Amino acid sequence: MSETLLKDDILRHLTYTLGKDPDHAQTYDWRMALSFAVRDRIVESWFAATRKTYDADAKRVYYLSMEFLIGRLLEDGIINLRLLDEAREAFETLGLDFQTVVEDEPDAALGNGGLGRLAACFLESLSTLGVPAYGYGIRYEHGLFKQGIVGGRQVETPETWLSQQHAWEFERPEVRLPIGFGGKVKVTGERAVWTPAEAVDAEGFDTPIVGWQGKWANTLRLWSAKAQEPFDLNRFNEGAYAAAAEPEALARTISRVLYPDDSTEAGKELRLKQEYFFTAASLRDILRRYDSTHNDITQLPKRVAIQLNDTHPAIAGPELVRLLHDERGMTFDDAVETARACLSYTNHTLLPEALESWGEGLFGRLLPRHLTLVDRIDAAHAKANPTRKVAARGDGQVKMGELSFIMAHKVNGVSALHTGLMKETVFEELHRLHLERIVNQTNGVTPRRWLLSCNPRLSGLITESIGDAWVDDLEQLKGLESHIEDAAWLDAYHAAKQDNKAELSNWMGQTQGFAADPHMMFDVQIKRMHEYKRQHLNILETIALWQEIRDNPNAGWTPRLKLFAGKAAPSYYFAKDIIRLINDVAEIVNADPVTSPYLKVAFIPNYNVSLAEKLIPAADLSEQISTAGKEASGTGNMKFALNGAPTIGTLDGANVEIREHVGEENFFLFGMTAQEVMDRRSVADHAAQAIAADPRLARAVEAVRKGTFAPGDTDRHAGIAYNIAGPDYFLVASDFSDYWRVQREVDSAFADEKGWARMAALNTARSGWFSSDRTIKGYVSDIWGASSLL
Ligand code: GPQ
Repeated sequence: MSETLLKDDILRHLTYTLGKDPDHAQTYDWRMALSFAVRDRIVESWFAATRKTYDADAKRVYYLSMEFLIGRLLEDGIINLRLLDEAREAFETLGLDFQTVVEDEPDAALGNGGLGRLAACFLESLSTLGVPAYGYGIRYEHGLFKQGIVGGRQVETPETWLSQQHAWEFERPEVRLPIGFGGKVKVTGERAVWTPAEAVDAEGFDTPIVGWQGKWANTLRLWSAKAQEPFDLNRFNEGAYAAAAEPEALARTISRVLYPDDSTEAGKELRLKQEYFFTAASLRDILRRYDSTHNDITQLPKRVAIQLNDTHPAIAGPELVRLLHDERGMTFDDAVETARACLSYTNHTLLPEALESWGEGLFGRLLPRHLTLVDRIDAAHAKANPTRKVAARGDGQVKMGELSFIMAHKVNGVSALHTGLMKETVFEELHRLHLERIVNQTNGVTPRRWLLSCNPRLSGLITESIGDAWVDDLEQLKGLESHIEDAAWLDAYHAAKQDNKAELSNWMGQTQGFAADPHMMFDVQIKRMHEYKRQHLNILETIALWQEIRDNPNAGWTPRLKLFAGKAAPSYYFAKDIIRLINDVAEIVNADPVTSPYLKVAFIPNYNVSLAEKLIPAADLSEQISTAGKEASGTGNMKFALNGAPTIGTLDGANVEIREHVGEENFFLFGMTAQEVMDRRSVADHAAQAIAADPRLARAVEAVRKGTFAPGDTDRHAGIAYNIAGPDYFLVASDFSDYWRVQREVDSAFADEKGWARMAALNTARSGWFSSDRTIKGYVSDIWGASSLL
């Protein structure tokens, strides 16, 4: 197959798979034909990888995640198989625009933000490294909602990635597992038989994920909920058409939509059903695969490592105990020990509102046997660790963080700072009982997507300078440092950034209504809208800057474009208010002829993976300004640094490690430390004090309060102003003055074009450590005990 020409395969698929005559084929048809031609080549290494894994009887890694934010897969596949030149050529000879075809693919937005994107980077790195692995999740019919901006406000519409066939998945009708809910438990001795009251089928859909150079491919298996009896013929014949379709509709509800919450607990019955649905299906699939070549279940941990991505699959603990104990006859203690040896858990946040817990009423109704097992697990843990106060059960709740901790042999945080805080705060007590359990694995990003593919100009220059071994050995970027003192090289580095900016500017001109001047500094904050991420600190500084430029337009201001993008959870009203403020400020500021040469503001709607791939290569400055102690890691921060945008940021999450790597002189640090944040909160009127001490801040807050940016509706933004001046839990006011000060340092640094280019290039050269390949190697050795088969 791979002996044939890509172009011939495209035409063959167009004809025989899609049934289209080339003369009548649309962009969609060409995109599908190309996708199938690429997919054929991936399937080959996919089969080979599976065979090798069976032959070696290798340990497999199972990554259980409620979210996989994979984005587009076509360009990724083409890049990893090194087919870019051949594909471009094929389309040229066919007289078609390659980029149009690639951009026709909808994003698979099966995730909210960092947590889901991390899972996607991990799958790609696992394949690049040749570690046998499966991702397990939910095949949501509707991914994360589409965001429109109407009158400055966010409006949500459903996302419909499956309205067209997904080119990359293989339906597995033979993999159909019944998943039950509710019902009765019959206890005999210490074991029990659970008879659920209702059940749905989980049907598997497989997507191969190919690694760099196509040497290996792993599987992403996503579960879709199907009714066991899809259709009530009797009711239909009685004329009750809607009622006849009801069982199917109800079953399908489970995999219908991705919860749009990010870092907040969704206390919904449907959410718990989703969690159990995909976790139970995955565990049964894992055991079935193990059984097919093994007959001693006690050896399971030698062949199976299961990673829980946050607490969403935490029910895996009791479910695995149930399978081993109730269904396979292991003693309870052995079942717990075996399960624990397989399981490990990643924590992604310390925000209390994000720590999942379920009322025992709901939990017991849906999962009666599991509730009893959680109690037993908890009691056994208490017996073995008599000093403990914390537990997975208490106050009528099942606490998923504690449950995950107790059932895991390793628990990890996602940056050094975050892991340290885990030990000191949420898991303090459990950590003291199990000193070896918590480990750190600082996040990373795949350099294939986040440099090679999204930034061809920069990656071309890098390869010209140091060869292409950096693509799967990112620390080789260090080799760029010796080029930085070469003026011609630095010019080329700078030119790549300028060209990326010009390209983005053109795109903005075509799609956003205005093309920003590429000579401005592109100052970018793109991420979910959240108070702790403090987009309101950024917009407040924008307002203060606008006021100051108006006062003194000839003070030699460094021209800036403030770019924002990000979605707010539909029920997170404060975050939506911030979106509206940003858009309202943009309208006033962009229309101001006095400040326009120096300041522009843009909010780009519908932030997603593909938009990030456009924006990051064109960014000059990366805004990572969360309240210290709140951002577990961040991964966008790594992508910006890698693509040559220095950070303005707090000592939070992985910012700390980025600063250590790139050097403090190449990082714009401001704000309070995590400890100072905690101390500052105990000052009763911290916001009022900060405002009184900084007239610039006072004026900006006052402008927001009195409706300067909402002519005719002057109360519109008062809520934000009162929040900043009052409770200000995230300490916007207290960090403002320092943020302003450092932003002016950024201004002067950027005005020195050579100096800035140097700083940007050093960010690229020193960000190699932030490859997800490095992260995965850490998990492999410290947590999974798996190995590479390459
Ligand atoms: N994160 Cl708990 C999410 O994206 N969603 C969530 O629900 C939770 C965490 C993020 C976290 O905020 C970032 O700091 C991390 O970099 C990211 O997870 C991956 O670890």
